[in-house]
Amino acid sequence: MNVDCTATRGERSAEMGTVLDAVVVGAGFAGMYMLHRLRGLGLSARVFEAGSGVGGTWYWNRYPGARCDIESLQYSFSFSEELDQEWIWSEKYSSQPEILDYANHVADRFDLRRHIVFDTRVTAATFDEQEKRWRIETDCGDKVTAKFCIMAVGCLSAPNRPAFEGMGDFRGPIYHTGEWPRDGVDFTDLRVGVIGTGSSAIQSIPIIAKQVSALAVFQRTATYSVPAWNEKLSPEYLKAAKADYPALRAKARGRPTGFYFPFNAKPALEASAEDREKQYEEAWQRGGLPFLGAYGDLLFEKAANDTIAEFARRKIRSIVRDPATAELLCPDNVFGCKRLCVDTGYFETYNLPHVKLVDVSKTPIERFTTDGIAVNDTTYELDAIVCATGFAAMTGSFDKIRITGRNGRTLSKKWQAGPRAYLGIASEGFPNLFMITGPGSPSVLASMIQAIEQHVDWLADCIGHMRDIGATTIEPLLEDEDAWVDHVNDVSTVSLRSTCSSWYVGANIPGRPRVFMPYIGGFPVYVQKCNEVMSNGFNGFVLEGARSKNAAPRVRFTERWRVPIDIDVISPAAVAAKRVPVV
Ligand code: N01
Repeated sequence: MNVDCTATRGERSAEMGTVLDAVVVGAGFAGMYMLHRLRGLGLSARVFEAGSGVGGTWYWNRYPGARCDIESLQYSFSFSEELDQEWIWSEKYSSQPEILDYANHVADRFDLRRHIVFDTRVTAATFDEQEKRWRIETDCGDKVTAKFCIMAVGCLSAPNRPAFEGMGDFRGPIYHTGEWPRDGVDFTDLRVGVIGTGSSAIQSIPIIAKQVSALAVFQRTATYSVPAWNEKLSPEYLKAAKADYPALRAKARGRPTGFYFPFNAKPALEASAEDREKQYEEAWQRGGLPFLGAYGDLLFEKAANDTIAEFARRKIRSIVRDPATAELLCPDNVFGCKRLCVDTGYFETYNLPHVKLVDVSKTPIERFTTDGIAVNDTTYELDAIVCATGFAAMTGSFDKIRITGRNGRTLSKKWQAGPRAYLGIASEGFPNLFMITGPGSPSVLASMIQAIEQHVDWLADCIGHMRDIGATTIEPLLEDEDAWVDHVNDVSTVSLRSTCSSWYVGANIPGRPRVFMPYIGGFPVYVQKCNEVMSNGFNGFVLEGARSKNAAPRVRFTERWRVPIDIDVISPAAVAAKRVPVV
């Protein structure tokens, strides 16, 4: 046993030799829904979760101001009409505590907790080629085996902690937004430094600024952000929205993003400057991620993108009173290239006299000192530091587990030059190892919960089919996996998104291979591909040990993902031209 688990797990002793149908790693939204489906199939399953509760991202990211940036009515499970009807979201974009309450409600409502072992991190998963089973080990000494090992580890779960020189010297506390203390932090009257200006920083800075006596924000890259215009949801609004909830859910599934919002497919470059201004202003007033849906060509044509980027810069200049600070806050990269941020009062915060923006783009943070942070011969004196420095995206959580497949090959070795997975679901050489929203699937480019549900439903049908036909293992064929990885790369090049140093390409962390990791071809296009693979008897996969190889897969759960693709811009012609917009 590597860690003292008695403090958190009480007297419960490590599980030795338990034989399960499936082990799921992680009890976030993906792990919970997977567990629900596995139990529904009558399979034995165990979830191991490093945290003390369910919720994953929403368990760990408790920083002030954390909330979703997709409307809660859509950023929620859609598999149960009863759940949709009974749960009441209080705000358009719900806060982290409310989303965590929802996760806990789901765990209780579907009786999931008794199959979840908390405070326990999976450290190794090894495929036993003789037994055709996975041997799973945890940091609490558990050793269990399972036919299926399902990684529900999240895309943004492994915090990126840059190793700043002198970190150990700093006298005060250092926090990371992605691992925020459970009991919160009181910054009242303290001098605080925030490193980073991504989504986590942009949400937390306005709230932290209200508590502190001085705030220094260390900015390496300026960020575009659109106002959320968050609001309370009235009972009348909820009633009207829920009157036809299934229709809203179905419309969302037909969208490239997996969530529904007004979208204008027309090209920006065909509009007059006056019309564009009007369109951008209206979209700005609606706010949030749908701002990028103002025109259809914004992520494909640099000249079109320049028009929205300039509009956003003008907004910053109109909000921030000090011209020098405003200029520093104006990004010069492609609009929406990095994940677009959605804020409440972010730029306005820089009008407060005790808030200072420190440019670390040309002269990086030199070191932490006992008293603060040194940049370019100046020490900013601080009582606490917040690292809003993001995550080792998409693959970081896989790196933390020693995953060994056939012939002793590890996943980290196979993924050395970038992740390789067929449909972002499974990787050749690792039979019966599945990943939910893995690299090569729409994942972070779609509404995460819809992306999760689609994967889980597909996996549940796959596992159910394997049981129906008596198959022992399923594994992608190398040539199909290679072709998919090539396709993912190929499609990414048509989007301006592939052009900047974002976490989408692993560029936020020095030394990581530069590969565009999520699938940018659009959620429904991807779903169609997954459905075809299933209908064709799991095309591109090899199934071993089956009694009845030709039996058609029984569709239990995936049916609801067969929806018409509903907007012009992702018509087959648009797909062929690779013009598939994704927010
Ligand atoms: O992380 P980020 P995040 N010195 O990687 C900077 C989702 N999310 O946690 O851009 C100085 O975006 C780094 O600078 P640069 C969402 O998908 C959603 O904010 O690399 N600075 C950047 O400014 C999001 O995209 C919500 O030059 C350093 C920042 O740290 C994703 O999670 C809320 C540095 C990191 O930004 C990640 O967001 C929060 C260094 N050495 C998160 N290293 C919602 O609204 C890094 N930085 C739902």
